[in-house]
Amino acid sequence: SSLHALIERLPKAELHLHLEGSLEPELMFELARRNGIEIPFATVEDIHKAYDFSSLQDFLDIYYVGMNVLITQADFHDLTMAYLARVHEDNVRHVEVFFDPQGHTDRGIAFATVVNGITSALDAAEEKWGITSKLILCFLRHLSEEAAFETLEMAAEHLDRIDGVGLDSSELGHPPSKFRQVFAAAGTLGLMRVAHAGEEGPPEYIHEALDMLEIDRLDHGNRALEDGTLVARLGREQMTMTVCPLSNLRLCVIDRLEDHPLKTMLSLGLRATINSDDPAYFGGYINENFRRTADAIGLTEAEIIELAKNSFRGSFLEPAEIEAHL
Ligand code: ES4
Ligand code: ZN
Repeated sequence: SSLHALIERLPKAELHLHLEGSLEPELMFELARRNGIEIPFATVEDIHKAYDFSSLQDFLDIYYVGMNVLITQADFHDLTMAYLARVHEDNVRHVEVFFDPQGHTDRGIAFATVVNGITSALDAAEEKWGITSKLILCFLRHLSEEAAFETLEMAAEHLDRIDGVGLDSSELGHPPSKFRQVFAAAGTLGLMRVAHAGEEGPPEYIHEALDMLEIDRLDHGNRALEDGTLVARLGREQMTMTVCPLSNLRLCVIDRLEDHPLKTMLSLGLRATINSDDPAYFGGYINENFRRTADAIGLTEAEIIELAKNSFRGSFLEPAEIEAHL
């Protein structure tokens, strides 16, 4: 359709993408073989059957198994390059990607191996396709704040390549307030701050992310809609929300894509964006998220253009760089 053609030709930024969540089954098998690692799947078919999730935790349990095949700097390079090559086809011009260093350092992989592999691919993609990027280190919220501090310490000598910190993994029972001090320390280092909040967690977690973590951007934020005061604040502050429709569907945050609140968010004046989250696990890169959401909830041409513009407005590019993309 003409809306699909519009989606495909619009320049876009992706602001919510876990690099480890872009590990496609084919590359997982290749890296498992290359590194002599056992994985609990024999075929791509097995994998697709296993990717039938009932909750965020149900997904995370498999996500942490998948990333065990990532060992060498070349593995992190190949993972990152495969993602960038794929979204180049979707006319993505800028990415702000997450990585989960604790998922690797806790298995004995050096922090530098992870960062050097990722950044060599980010550099190559800028050279090859002009895709610009920012890199965001996420703390795993099911681990302690002390462990997050240790990770921030490891990042200290790579701050020329790390632009921000985020907060991801199991939300329920791990409120933003648990990470107040490490986010304050990251702010002092000049890092941008984002956090997953209100994906499964209550509106109170979003209030905490705003007030205690001083976030610059909100990842997901779906459950803000339960709290009118919060909606008013997010609109007033023009807080960018990185919404992930196919993720929401696959993690049972919504029952049907037709029930997705994205249109409501836009109509309430919220600065929502569309993102893919963990595309290898949730069945679609950014354009597929746009197309399926547009079809399911009837996004208009104007709304699609607004969502694409919001992706640049909500980025951590300089104002003049943002303007050049609008
Ligand atoms: C994640 Cl969808 C989602 N939520 C929280 N943490 C994550 N890590 C990777 N994907
Ligand atoms: Zn996420």
